[in-house]
Amino acid sequence: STSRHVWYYEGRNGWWMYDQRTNDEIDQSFRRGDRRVEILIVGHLYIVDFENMNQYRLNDTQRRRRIKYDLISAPKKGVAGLKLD
Ligand code: V3L
Repeated sequence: STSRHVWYYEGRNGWWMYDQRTNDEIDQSFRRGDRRVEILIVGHLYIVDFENMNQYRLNDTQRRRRIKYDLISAPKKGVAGLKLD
């Protein structure tokens, strides 16, 4: 994708970028106008909900993380759990 914006999910004290494959899936779904999309993250199905702008594990809806669509240059912790620096 040549977009300058990417998708992020919430961490404890900052934002994580999604890995590129997942970002592309989310992007395509959002552009289609879907309300939500199912994504596979390290063996677990998650829902990315565009109406509530959050994500949560399908079989364990306790933890809901906010998501955002922001500039690729926005402050971040890293990518999909891999820390920057
Ligand atoms: N991509 C990758 N891993 C994820 C994602 C995702 N979209 N969603 C959840 N996990 P839960 P700090 C996160 C991981 O929501 O220090 C970060 O990537 C999630 O990883 O209860 O709090 C870091 O690796 C967590 O390990 O389903 O900012 C880690 O948290 C696990 O799935 C710590 O980040 C359960 O998340």
